[in-house]
Formats: sequence, C-alpha cells, structure tokens
Amino acid sequence: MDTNKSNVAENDPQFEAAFQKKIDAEIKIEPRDWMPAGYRKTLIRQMSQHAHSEIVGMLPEGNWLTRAPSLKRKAILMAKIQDEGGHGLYLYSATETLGISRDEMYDQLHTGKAKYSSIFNYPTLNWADMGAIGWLVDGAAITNQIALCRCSYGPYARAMVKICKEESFHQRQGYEIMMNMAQGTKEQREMAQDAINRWWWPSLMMFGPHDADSTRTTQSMTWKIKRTSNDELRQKFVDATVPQAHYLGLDVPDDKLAWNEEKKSYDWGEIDWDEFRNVVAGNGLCNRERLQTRRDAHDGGKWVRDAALAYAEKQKKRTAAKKAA
Ligand code: FAQ
Repeated sequence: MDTNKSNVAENDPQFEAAFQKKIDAEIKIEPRDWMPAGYRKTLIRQMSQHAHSEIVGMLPEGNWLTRAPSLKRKAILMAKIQDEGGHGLYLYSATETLGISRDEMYDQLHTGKAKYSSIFNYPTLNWADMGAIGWLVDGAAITNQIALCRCSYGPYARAMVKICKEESFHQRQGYEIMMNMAQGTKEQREMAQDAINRWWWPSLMMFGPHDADSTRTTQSMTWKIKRTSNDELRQKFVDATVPQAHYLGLDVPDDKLAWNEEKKSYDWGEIDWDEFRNVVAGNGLCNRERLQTRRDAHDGGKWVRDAALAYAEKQKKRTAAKKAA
C-alpha cells in the first residue's frame, strides 16, 4: 500500500498496518508521508523537548564565558555554546516539518508546559564544571543521540548525524579540561573531583526513568523512534565513562560501583529518583532561573525578529515587483 498520502485519517487501521510494515523494513518516514496521530504527537513531544534542552543547555555554560581562565578557553567555550544554539535550530526546524510552529514550541517552553532535560537545572559553581559538562553531559547526550541517528523519522535522524559529530568535539574538549585540572595543582584536582561529585548522578538521570517506569519506551521502540531503552543506554554510558574517570585519577561518587566480570560491565548504585522527579517537576535548584532567563531573552529579542520579518516582507514585495515589471 502506498502510504505516501496525507489526506487519509490519522487513525486509519489499514494505513497504520502499512506504516508499521514500512518501519519494520527500515524505510524512513518523511514529513509528507502518512503517519498515525500518536507517532506525530510522540515525535513532536520528544523532538521539541530535545530542541528546548539544546537552547536551555546554553545557559549554564554561558554563565562562565566572562570567567574562562584564558582566551583559548573562552573561544572554545563560545564556539561550543554557539553549536548548541545551532542544534536547537536544526531540531526546531525538523519538528516544524510535523506541523507545529516554532512560536507554539517556544510558548510551550516559556509557559512551563514543555519539558527540557533535567540536567540543565543544576548550577555551574566552578570552572571544572565546564569540563564535567563537556565530558559527562555531552557524553551522555551522545550515547543517547547515536541511537537516535537511526530514528525512523528522517528529519530527526539526519539532524542527529550532524549534531553527534559536533557533540563528539564537545565531549573531548570537556575531557581535556578535566585532564588539565586533574594533572594540575592540589586545588585544581579538588575542583575536578568536586565537579564529578556534583555532575555524575544528574548525568545518569538524563537517560530518563527505569525502563519499568518509562511510559513511552515500549511504543517508541515499536515505532523505532527510540532504538535502545533508557536503562541500556545508561549502562552503556557508565561502562564507557568509569574507566575515563579512573584514567583521570578521579573517584566516581558511588560506593556500590564495582566491575562485574561475568557481565563484563559495571554494577552500580541507585539514582535518587525523588530528586529526579522533583527536578523534572520544576523544583530543581535552577528551574525558575533558567525559564526566566529564556523568557527574558525571548522578549529582548523581539525587535530582532520584527526587523527580520519586516526585511523579509520588503524583499518579497521587491521580488514580486521585479517579476511583474
Ligand atoms: N529530564 O517514558 P520516558 C544536549 C520525561 S542536551 C526531563 O522515558 P521518553 C545539548 C520524558 O520526557 C540532551 N524530562 O520518555 C547540550 C517523559 O515526559 P512526557 C538533550 C525527562 O521520551 C549538552 C517522561 O519523563 N537530549 O545534548 C527526563 O521515551 C551539553 C517519561 O519518560 C535529549 O533531550 C529528563 N532527564 O524518554 C547542551 C534526548 N527523562 O513527555 C549544553 C531526546 C525523562 O511524557 C551542554 N530525548 N523525562 O511529559 C529522549 O531521548 C527521550 O525523550 C528521553 C526520555 C530518553 C529523555
């Protein structure tokens, strides 16, 4: 059946079966293809949340631009933050292909209706936090996003390929900051340890609830939006990252962490799920501040958007007048 039609009801069972067949055959779904209402809704939710995470994620690092310890570090940090803004823009554009406008998405973010990653509600207290964010937060993001490169929705999957390449640079620059600090003075080593102490558990929370508590995973995996479950990705991240911490000579803040020779992976402790739920519900250390900063930036940028729109309108009229002449 040709599912390349958009004029059929979004809950047509015959089309739904053909749609799933397409997914099972690893054929990408494109914006003009027929898709079930639930698939569209799930994608809009996940992709817009992801876009919001990218732009809110600029804030904790932006906080350190004026205090970077050297010109080189400042230039690298500035480039990284700009990359994150760019990721947000690809993702908003990709989400718009599903029929929601950017204004609606911004509105959902600014009114607190939409979520963004819990990790960005933690404060950045010392310079080593820039290292820990690059190493751990971008590291966790890549672990998740590599799987999303094979998402069944074409525009999301393609955006992820480019984003992962940039995130990989971000992860390395973060690790390099940590390496420098771990090999530095006693105070610098202490700052590096303090940063890992504070960022380790929140980074593990980025992968979401346990599979058994995840309301979305089963359906999202059937639709191949997600390829790997939250717990599997989290374990992958732990297994890759613990040896990196040991190489730095830093401790991972988990008493239960132990190599399991049989499983060939690490056993580790339990996330504080009350803290996770609290932060996701909007009550973390920085939730209110982050949202207010976003709202202020949006309001402050209104004159730029108005000017760009006025210019585009003028150009449109000029082109039409040229064509008519
Ligand atoms: N924080 O059933 P599940 C970066 C929500 S940043 C907040 O497991 P799902 C840039 C979840 O949305 C990384 N909310 O849901 C950067 C759902 O809520 P809903 C950005 C969370 O969707 C780096 C509910 O809990 N990456 O790269 C969190 O199947 C460094 C139930 O959960 C993404 O956003 C959380 N941690 O799986 C910038 C990845 N976890 O909608 C600066 C894209 C769960 O039902 C510096 N997203 N929730 O109300 C995903 O892969 C998925 O949405 C998961 C959750 C894995 C986050």
